[in-house]
Order: sequence, then C-alpha cells, then structure tokens
Amino acid sequence: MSRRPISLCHWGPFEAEVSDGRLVRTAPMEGSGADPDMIGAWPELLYSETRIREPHIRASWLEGKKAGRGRDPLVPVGWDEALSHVAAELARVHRDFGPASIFGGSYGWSSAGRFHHARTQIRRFLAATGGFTDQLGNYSWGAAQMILPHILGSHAAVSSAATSWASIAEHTDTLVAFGGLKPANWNVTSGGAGSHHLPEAVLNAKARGTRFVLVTPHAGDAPDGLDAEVIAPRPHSDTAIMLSLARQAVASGRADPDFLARHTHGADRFLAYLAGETDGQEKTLAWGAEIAGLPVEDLERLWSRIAEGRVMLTASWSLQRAENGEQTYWALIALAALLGQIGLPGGGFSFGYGSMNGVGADARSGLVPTMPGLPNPVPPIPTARFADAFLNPGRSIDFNGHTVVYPDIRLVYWAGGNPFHHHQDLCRMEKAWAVPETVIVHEPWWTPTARRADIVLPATTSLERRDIGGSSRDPSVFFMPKLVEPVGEARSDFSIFSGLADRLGCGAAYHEGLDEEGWLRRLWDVSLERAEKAGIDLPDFETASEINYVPVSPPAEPEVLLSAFRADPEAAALGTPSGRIELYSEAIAAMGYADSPPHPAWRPPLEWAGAAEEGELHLLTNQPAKQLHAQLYPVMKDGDGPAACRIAPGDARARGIEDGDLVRLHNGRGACRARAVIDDGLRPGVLLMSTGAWYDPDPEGGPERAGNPNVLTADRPTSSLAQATAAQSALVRIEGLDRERT
Ligand SMILES: Nc1nc2c(c(=O)[nH]1)N[C@H]1C(S)=C(S)[C@@H](COP(=O)(O)OP(=O)(O)OC[C@H]3O[C@@H](n4cnc5c(=O)[nH]c(N)nc54)[C@H](O)[C@@H]3O)O[C@H]1N2
Ligand SMILES: Nc1nc2c(c(=O)[nH]1)N[C@H]1C(S)=C(S)[C@@H](COP(=O)(O)OP(=O)(O)OC[C@H]3O[C@@H](n4cnc5c(=O)[nH]c(N)nc54)[C@H](O)[C@@H]3O)O[C@H]1N2
Ligand SMILES: [Mo]
Repeated sequence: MSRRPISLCHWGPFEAEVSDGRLVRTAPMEGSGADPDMIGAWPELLYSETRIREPHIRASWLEGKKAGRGRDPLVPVGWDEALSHVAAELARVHRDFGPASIFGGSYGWSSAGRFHHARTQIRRFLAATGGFTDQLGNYSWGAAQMILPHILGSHAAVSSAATSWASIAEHTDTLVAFGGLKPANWNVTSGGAGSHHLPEAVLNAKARGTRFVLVTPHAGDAPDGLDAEVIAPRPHSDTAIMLSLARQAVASGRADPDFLARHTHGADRFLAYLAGETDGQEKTLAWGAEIAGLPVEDLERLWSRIAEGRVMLTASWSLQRAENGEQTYWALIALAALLGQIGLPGGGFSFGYGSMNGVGADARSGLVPTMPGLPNPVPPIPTARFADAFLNPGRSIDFNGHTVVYPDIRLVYWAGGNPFHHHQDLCRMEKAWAVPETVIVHEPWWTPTARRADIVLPATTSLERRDIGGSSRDPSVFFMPKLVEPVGEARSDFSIFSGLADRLGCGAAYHEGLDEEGWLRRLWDVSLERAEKAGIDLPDFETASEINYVPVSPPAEPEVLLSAFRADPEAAALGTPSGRIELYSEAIAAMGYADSPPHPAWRPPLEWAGAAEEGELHLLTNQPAKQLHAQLYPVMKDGDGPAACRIAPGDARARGIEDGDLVRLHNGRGACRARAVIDDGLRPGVLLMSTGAWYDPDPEGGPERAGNPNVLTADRPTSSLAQATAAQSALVRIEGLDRERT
C-alpha cells in the first residue's frame, strides 16, 4: 500500500486518507504533536453544510438597493455572471471615486500555504487594478508593532525573534511570564508547523531546574506538570507591577549601571519618574500592589524571585491588546534593562512564549517566499480603525507621529478574514458595514461575514489545491498536495482573481501569465536560492512534491535575543535614533500625544477593575482552545448552546448563578448569551470568554445568541500612537437567564 499523503494547516501537519475521491480521515503527522481533535475535524469541516457551494448575489443589490445587506436573500448565480458583476463594480467605483474608496486590507488568517494565502493574493490583485485602501498592522500584536521600533529599532522581538527554549533550559533560573503560558495557544502556528513541541520544551526547562512564575488572573494559563507559582493580579495592572519591580531594582542597588550606560538611552529620565521626582509618586512595591489588588507580600516574593540568578521575563501578546498596551511592553523591557541580562543566554526578555506554537523554537525563517506584492499608491489606515473609518469619511486621526485622513469607502472586498469574528463592538460595526455600496467576500464557509456580503464567491480550502507551506517558526517545509476536487463549484482565490484581472485588463500584472504550477515552481526556485546561501540542502520540485514533507536542519546555535547588540552596541547598534534601547524617546515626546508618554508609565485604563461600578466585572476574551478563531466552529463548537463564560465562585454566588446556567452578559454596547462555567482558578471580578463563536444577533432584539464576546468589547484604540485593538479592556455585567440550563 502506498504512503498516505501529508498536508498542512494552521493547526498542524496531517496524514490524509482519501477514498473514491473523498476525504475520509485525517490524523496528525506522526511525531508532530499536533492536536488530534482539531486535525481530525477536517473531513466533517470540508463537507460541512456550511460550505459555500456556488457564487451568490444579494437579489436586492442587483436591484440597486444598498439597504438589506445581511437580511435580504442571497441567490445562487453562475461564475460568469458573478465575475462580470464584480469586475463591473470594481471598475465603476474606481472610475467614479478613485482607488482609495476601495477597501481591500482584508485582515485575517486565511489558510496555510504560502502561495494561496488569500490576503496576499487580494492585495496583489487590488494593487494590480490600480490601488486600494490597505490596513497597516495586525490584531495580534498591533500595539507592540508600532511602539517596539521606537524602543528597539524594529518589532522583531515580538514577531520573529525570541530567545530559544534550548537557551532557557540551559541557562534560566527563573522565568516570569506575565499573562501566563497558556498551553492551548500552542495548538496553532501562523503558516502551519511540523513540530508542536513547546509542551515538551517547557517541561524540559523545568526538569533542568528553571523555576516558573506566572502572573495571570487565570490559573488555566499554566501548563500541566509545571508546578508554577501563580500570582493573580487585576487585569491591566501589569504595567504598575513591572514599574514597581523596576523601582525596587534601583532602590535595592540591584540595577546594573554598566548595562544602562552602554546599552540604553534616557535611563535618567525614566529613573526620575520611578523615584516620583516627576509626579510625586514613588513607584514602590506597595504602590504596585495597591493597583494590582494584591497583598504587597506577593510583589515582595516576586521581587525576590527576580533579584537573583539568570532571569527571563516574558509577556503574552494579550497584554498589549489592551488600552495603553504599549506601556506594558515598554515597562517589561525597562525592567529587563535594569536587571542587565538582555542579550545573555536565557536572560533578559522575549515576548509571546505562551501565545503561539513555535515561539522560541530553533528554526530558520523565511525559506519559502509568498507571492510578491505590487506597488499601491494609496496610504493605508491602521488595521483596527476600519469601522471607524467607514463611519467617518474625511476625519483625521493621529497615528504614530503622522495624520491619517479616513478615505470615503464605497466598496469593501474581503478574502481570508472574518471581521464579524475579529472586530470589536460588533453592533457599531453592523452600522459601519451598512455604509459601503457594495461588499464582496471570498469564503469557503457561510461565516457571518459571508452572510453579510452582496456578492459571495466560494473559495477552496488548502485541501482542494496545491501549495507550498511553512512557518517562519518551524524547521520544515511542506509540499501540500491537492487531496480532493473542489467542493461544489469552489475556486481558489488565485483563479478567481486571475479571471477578474483578465476581465479588467490587468492580467499580465497580476498573474504574469503563470498558472498555479508555474507560480509554485517560481517560488520554489527562490527557496532553493535562499537555501543555497544558507548552506542548506533542499530537494528539487519533483522530489519535494513526491515526499510532501521536507525537514530543514535548524541553526547550529540557539537564538538569544539581542546577543549581538549586547556584545557590541556600536557595531550592532539598534535602529533607534540613539542606536540603543530607548527608555526615554524624544521621537515619542515630539508626537505630543497626551495618551503616549515618552517613557514607560502607568496610565489607568478607562475600562478595568479600577474604574468598575458596583456589579461590573472585567471581561477578558482569550483565544479558543480547539478552534483557530472562528475557523473550525461548525465542528468544534462546544454543544448546541452558546459559548462558555468562566466566572469565579463568589461572583457567581452573589448573582445566584450555578455551573451550566444560561447567562446574559451586557454593557452599554451590547449583550450576548453564554453558558456559565464556575472556575475557582479565576480571580474574582474577572470573567473569561474565548472568541470564536459565529455572531448570531437575535432579530427580536434579545442578546446575541452564539456567545460572541465582541458585542461587548470597545472599538477604542490602545492609544494615538499605535491605534491598535484594545479588545481586552471591557467592563460588563452578568446575570442568570431564567434558570435555564444548557
Ligand atoms: N475580543 C477579541 N477579539 C479578537 C481577539 C481577542 O483576543 N479578543 N484576537 C484578535 C486576533 S489576535 C486575531 S489574529 C483575529 C483573528 O481574526 P480572523 O483572522 O479574521 O479569524 P479567522 O476565523 O481565522 O478568519 C479567517 C477566515 O478566512 C477563511 N479562509 C480560510 N482559508 C481561506 C482561503 O483559502 N480563501 C479565503 N477566501 N478564505 C479563507 C476562514 O474560513 C475564516 O473565515 O481576531 C481578533 N479578535
Ligand atoms: N488554540 C488556539 N491558539 C491560538 C489562536 C487560536 O485561535 N486558537 N490564535 C493565535 C493568535 S492569532 C494569537 S495573536 C495568539 C494570541 O496569544 P495571546 O494573546 O497571548 O493569547 P490569549 O489567549 O488571547 O490570552 C492569554 C491569556 O492572557 C491572560 N490575560 C489577558 N489579559 C491580561 C492582563 O491584563 N494581565 C495578565 N496578567 N494576564 C492577562 C488571560 O488569562 C488569557 O488566558 O494566540 C494564537 N494561538
Ligand atoms: Mo492574532
């Protein structure tokens, strides 16, 4: 019997069993450590009733009515008719309103596979048509992405570089993880990965003697077997905790003056703030503990853990997805700078160990290229401000030192994302979504976003086409075979855009006369060149297509973040104005934003426990354990009722809520149903819901029915500097719903 083909998705590599042209079974590739439930969901997901099988157009749109989007019926049409409408509409809007009125940022994860990555494809296509309004930054680490270049010269510390687990296992005495090390987040990697070995890497470090301290309101953020110490502060108080530890480092004489002098800029001004010289408040441990809602002994103990030995400080990405999230990352870097271990093996700081599979893995990045982009003359808007932009054409906002003027959006084109999953304040977004004249969506499944389009084009999944896959955090490359024929009439995004580009007369610019195979060969040629430069052997295209899975040897030395800069701060100067780690930034000071101080500082958020009224709780929304965002929902959702909401026992008791009860969460922005799960590992005053439920508003005006917490979150930016999502900053109330149980 021949070997089963291997392919790849964001939640891991898998072996596929295909019988009579139908996918019947999927299992994790042997030794990969991928989650068998998520991988095993593929056959049901692929043929789900929720697949879009043919192109659809809203009947009332065809009659020229803008109103009715998301309510009036979508009717099936042939491909030719659908593509004619899309091409004509793009040409009309382009001609009458210009390229800036076409919104095609299309934020979203799409699927694994470098060539067929929908978001890359749509941006190239819309650029080929003459331009479009793009989105700058992401939802994952949007605040860090904008502020880290001011502090470190680039955002590599959050995106691609982290000190490797091998270095931690060998050298780290204590690892302090703000935001915890949530093990379920290791189920996925952007781009897919051959190896899911973080659970092992962490236990290996523990076995070698690393002690773990997790600072998180939820004990569930601790991996099994780690025996970690957990400190559970109020959400969003982390900045104050870090600043008080920094002050303690100075006050106790533990701060490293040589590191500060040689490797940082502006330390004196930051230290003056810590001492209270600029605002009359010394940032003592007692001050930090008060803000964090902790006994001061907890911070004294935390200080004693980091005062000695080799210390690695880390923060999850969730911490900066909050009001003033920029400050949290800056404060962590400042604390690490005072301890003076940045750039040493197993010491200093790194971000995101608990955020995604592959962070801290020993891997070579960037072997497989994506389809290259094309020039776009239109300036982008900050990613998470799109609903605000639709609602306020012509308005100016501050953004990282310059002014962005919102364009007048007439047409929205989305491929590879689900904004009715990912954006905040969905009731506000519904209003924004009604503004454009036309909405076009490519999707494999009838997601809430697809259902709110005027023209829906059915896209294939990565199992229905060939591709080359690989993540920058993984030592492998995958040649993903076409496992089955497309479901229904689905087509790849590339084939849809090629057809449209030909109609619009920009085919040569978009596809360059190449088909799927032609592009895969071209991309692989680039990989071979890159591999040769790096001294790695890769097989030729035919061999790789045959074997599917190509392991790539990891780099010889484990990565240590900023080691070259530590060794020689002149030769390996950072890309900041001073060439050093900036603890005070003149560039940020010059922006003059009231909400963006020029050194790390505590600024109380608008929505957090410190501002809560009687009965209000802080709602945190983390990533779903067995879904990738809203992907997999049709198969992996937990039962028929709404999503779970975790609540601490005392908070439940005070409201007469029992485990399993149906509950209603609400605030001034919206309301949703949920199923109460009483969790004694959760800090009182905090509610925790995972994202990923398919938005299902009640036409009768009752609470949203699936448990999508984004009806409760605020569409408010982290700060004027980053304009990133602050999804974690939300106060809500919760109550039982008529004692109904799910
Ligand atoms: N409240 C709250 N909200 C959040 C977050 C939070 O912490 N709290 N986290 C945020 C974060 S970090 C992120 S990254 C976002 C994620 O938000 P999204 O990336 O928008 O979420 P996904 O569900 O992964 O959406 C990807 C969509 O692409 C579709 N797709 C897959 N393959 C293809 C393809 O080949 N072609 C096409 N055309 N479509 C395809 C999938 O079916 C899916 O619907 O959510 C953000 N939202
Ligand atoms: N299984 C699975 N894994 C995923 C994803 C998925 O959809 N499913 N999505 C991936 C993506 S796109 C991203 S960006 C990453 C996101 O990675 P993260 O942002 O790190 O992950 P989250 O699950 O949002 O949050 C992790 C934990 O942070 C804690 N936390 C939240 N706010 C605070 C705070 O103010 N203080 C402290 N101390 N702790 C806080 C919460 O207890 C929460 O459980 O996850 C990736 N991993
Ligand atoms: Mo993300």
